[in-house]
Amino acid sequence: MNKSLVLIKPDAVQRLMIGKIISSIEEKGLKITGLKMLRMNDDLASKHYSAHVDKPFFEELKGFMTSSPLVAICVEGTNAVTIMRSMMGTTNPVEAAPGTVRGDFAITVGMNLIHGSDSTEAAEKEINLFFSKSELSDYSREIDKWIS
Ligand code: ABT
Ligand code: MG
Repeated sequence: MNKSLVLIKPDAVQRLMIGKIISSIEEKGLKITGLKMLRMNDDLASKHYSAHVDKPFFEELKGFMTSSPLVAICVEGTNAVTIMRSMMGTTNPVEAAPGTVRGDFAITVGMNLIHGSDSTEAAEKEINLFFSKSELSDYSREIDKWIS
């Protein structure tokens, strides 16, 4: 069992893809334990993308991520990090496989619709950035015995 922080990015919210992405997470069998809409500010963008603050594309990335609301989701399940990364597709949508969110719906690396933590360590840090403990729900589902 592990966790991933998923972001439905501002472009996906604007393109009416909130429902589609949430449905695909549920249909896969992963469990949503936290969910909220918020507008990222510069401080949160710098913390979330701390690995990229010195990169040449950071200002553009920050501008995009703070331009409009996003939806943050805490996702749990066996191999949740790896599964979310494969459902998203590669960072550059040009190379993303058909059937993935980026492969089917995105064109450029700068607007690639969805974020998923790239490791369990990153997930822990990112979930703490977006959610307080009281905003996360610990619960079991009847259907879990049929999933993993
Ligand atoms: P995120 O889920 O947004 O972290 O994307 P991913 O992990 O697939 O890719 P990384 B390498 O973490 O990219 C972070 C964001 O920076 C954008 N980016 C990245 C560029 O605009 N130009 C680049 O050359 C690179 C390497 C893509 C990611 N977000 N968006 N939007
Ligand atoms: Mg990343």
